[in-house]
Amino acid sequence: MRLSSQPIAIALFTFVFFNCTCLSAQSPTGIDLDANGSADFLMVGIGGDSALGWDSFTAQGASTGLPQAQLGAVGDHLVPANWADSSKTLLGFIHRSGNKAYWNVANSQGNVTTRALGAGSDTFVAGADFNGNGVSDAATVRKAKDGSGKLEWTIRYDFFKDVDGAAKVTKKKSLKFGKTGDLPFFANYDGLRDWLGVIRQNPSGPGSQIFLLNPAKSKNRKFSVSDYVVGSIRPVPIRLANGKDILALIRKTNSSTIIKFVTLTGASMGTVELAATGDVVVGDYNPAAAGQEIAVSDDSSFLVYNPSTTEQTAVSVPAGIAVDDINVNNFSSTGSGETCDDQTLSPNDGSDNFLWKPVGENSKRLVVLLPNAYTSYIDEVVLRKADGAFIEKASISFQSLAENPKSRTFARFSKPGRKYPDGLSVVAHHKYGCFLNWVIPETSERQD
Ligand SMILES: [Ca+2]
Ligand SMILES: [Ca+2]
Ligand SMILES: [Ca+2]
Repeated sequence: MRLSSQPIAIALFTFVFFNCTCLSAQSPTGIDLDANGSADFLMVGIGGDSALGWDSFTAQGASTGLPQAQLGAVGDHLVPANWADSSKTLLGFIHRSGNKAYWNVANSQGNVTTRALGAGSDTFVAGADFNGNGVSDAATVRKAKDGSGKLEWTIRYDFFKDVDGAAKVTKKKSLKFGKTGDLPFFANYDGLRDWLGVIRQNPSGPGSQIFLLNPAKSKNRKFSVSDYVVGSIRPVPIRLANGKDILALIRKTNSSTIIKFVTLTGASMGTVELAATGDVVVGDYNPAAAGQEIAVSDDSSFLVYNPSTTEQTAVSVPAGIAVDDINVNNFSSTGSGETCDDQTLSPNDGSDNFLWKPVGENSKRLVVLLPNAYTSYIDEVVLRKADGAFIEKASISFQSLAENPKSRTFARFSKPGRKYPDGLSVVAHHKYGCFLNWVIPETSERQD
């Protein structure tokens, strides 16, 4: 996965069972273009013609060679994965044209197979192995049409298994899981297969809730984490030596990447702060250390961290956009209305818009009014410290004002503005899944 600039997306894995003669054989490696069992750093650069150039390097910095050096264009989502075979990664990308999405995978000879799958506004899940056979599956996630507000996942098992000569697979399955506004992801809960996952902000307090669904048995798991979801940064699965995943919860600062690790039952596995701010990728970059590593890029190097052994190493790799095989993405919508982008907005935006009122006339407590443009789209408003820590959730009400017939969103808090720390953020959750953010430099002063 990558966390910087627009549209390219999330990461991968698979496993080795200690004592089991399991039939399935997911690879725990990650991106492995030379199929040697050690993850490669797959880097993408943008050419002058907007075409994407790909290159791949070992942890020693040697090029591994690729079947296709140029594939896809700016704006496509990159989906390299073990599409045909559990031991070898094939390059791929998703291109949006109108309201259709086209998945493209280059086989071992570099020949590209293109298949339409999903609508332009869907979230696309690539690199997961929901049936545990070692071959990556493709899935789309969208709002269910039944009005329930649930998300509908459609899994196309082994969608490109045939591109290197195997028989075509057409098996698919649809599951309702999660609700609108949740961030979908996937993770291997049981060492057998990837499960569907969603994360959402805790509706009644700090932290987030994580839900998991076994696609084979429709069995649910749920746990809470004290961290909150940051914008569109999804949890990233990291495979342990036992074949099960833990999750990396990632937060970026201006100078570092802070990663908290939790098991799929919510137990903490520690936190690390890496002094790099670029793309985040996952794979078995260091086979000598058990399980997968997580790597953060910084110019022309990666800081590689193993959450099991806490070993940290640096690897030099030519600059580019780093990609792995854990990819959950959607295309930004331009008017279709079902998705939105995170935004930081000015608190000083004129009348009828944002207002920070430290002392409300009646309540004598903090009241925040949100811009009219967002009325009916906001479902939660919270205050967060500059470092993201949760402070308080607002009680929301709507009010029609005489001079303003459209009702406004009022977010009411328990104390006067001056009682809250300077530099905090007002964070509003938009129904379509993004977050709107206003930074308040001096909480005792009115911002209008
Ligand atoms: Ca390799
Ligand atoms: Ca599969
Ligand atoms: Ca390793």
